[in-house]
Amino acid sequence: MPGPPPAWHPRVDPAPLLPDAEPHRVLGTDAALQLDAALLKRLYVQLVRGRRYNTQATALTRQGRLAVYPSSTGQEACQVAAALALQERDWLFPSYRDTLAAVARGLDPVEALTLLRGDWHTGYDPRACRIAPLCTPLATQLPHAVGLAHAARLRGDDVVALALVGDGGTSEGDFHEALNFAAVWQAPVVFLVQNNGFAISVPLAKQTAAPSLAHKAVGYGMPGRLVDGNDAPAVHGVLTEAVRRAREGGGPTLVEAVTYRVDAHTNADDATRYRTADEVEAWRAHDPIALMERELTARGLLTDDFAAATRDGAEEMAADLRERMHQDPALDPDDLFTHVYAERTTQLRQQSDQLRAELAAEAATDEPAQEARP
Ligand SMILES: Cc1ncc(C[n+]2csc(CCOP(=O)(O)OP(=O)(O)O)c2C)c(N)n1
Ligand SMILES: [Mg+2]
Repeated sequence: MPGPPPAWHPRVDPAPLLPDAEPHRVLGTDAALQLDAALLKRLYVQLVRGRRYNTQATALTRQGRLAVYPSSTGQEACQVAAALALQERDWLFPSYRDTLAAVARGLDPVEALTLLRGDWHTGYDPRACRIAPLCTPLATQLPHAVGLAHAARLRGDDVVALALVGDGGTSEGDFHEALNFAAVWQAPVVFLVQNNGFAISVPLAKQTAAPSLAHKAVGYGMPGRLVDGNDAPAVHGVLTEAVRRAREGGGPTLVEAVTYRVDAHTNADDATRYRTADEVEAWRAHDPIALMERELTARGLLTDDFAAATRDGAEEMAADLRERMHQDPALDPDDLFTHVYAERTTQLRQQSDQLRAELAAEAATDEPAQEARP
């Protein structure tokens, strides 16, 4: 008996979509010998700078200069590789944990922290630097990236979008919708999942039953790639290839980088409540900077001068960040109502008038008290 007519037209998979069983690694393998020395050194400088940025920003939370900081210590290789895999004309779509990727892409370190400081909207002009606002609602940056990439393609612009998301973010509806649209439209977009083991206190095993997060790509019809997220040249290589493929019309790729969040979720979290010190120590032994130092040393590239210049450069960046973050910005409270709508609604106008009146009343009562001071 003949089978039923096909109700759909399955696409023939031109390339294997399934990820490899083991994460792709370069450092410590023969492939590392082929790596360009200049690229290795560039990655290393950015990793050291990134680690210093993370410790400085965390210190600023303790000094009351930052409301909150989600550190990416341990994940610097993903952050740096994401920034370096893109061309200037491309777009980066970061989450709240990806300030470092934005800085490695060239964003002013202070502007990158503005949102987390709570003093002004995004802090930078996304169009000028081609970095979308840091996104706190999980995975919402993904459909934005797909929309931008698809629109660019329709217009004939040579633009690739790279969107970052966490392991927890892959459980969101926006993740599904973004990947589905991206594959159906063959949009020039790359998704990088930083699987750092946890969504706050929720471990990956409670997040998904998939063999790996990269496997999720297959259901959408795009290749899934699994990479060691602490191996900077490996992440850089996989992302560069995915970006090239997207640029040439080959469609989207889902990359899962296996890494670890060494610090707590943010400065407001106590990670000792849900994981052991042994686990953290085991990951410290696979530190992205230490892995690179081993490679640079083996190739005779980590000279004293280069190491000192790298350290000094990072310290200079941290000192500048510290100094500028300790300056109180001049804020206009009315900015609360700016950039919400092109034209203010009646409610916003009323609220703005009310705030102005309250501030004026406060200033009037404060003034005599101030004059009375010696
Ligand atoms: C839509 C939405 N739901 C819940 C939250 C609260 N939340 C903030 S961070 C987080 C965990 C996210 O984990 P993951 O995606 O793995 O990223 P990571 O923080 O590990 O980088 C949650 C649930 C949120 N920000 N947005
Ligand atoms: Mg996570």
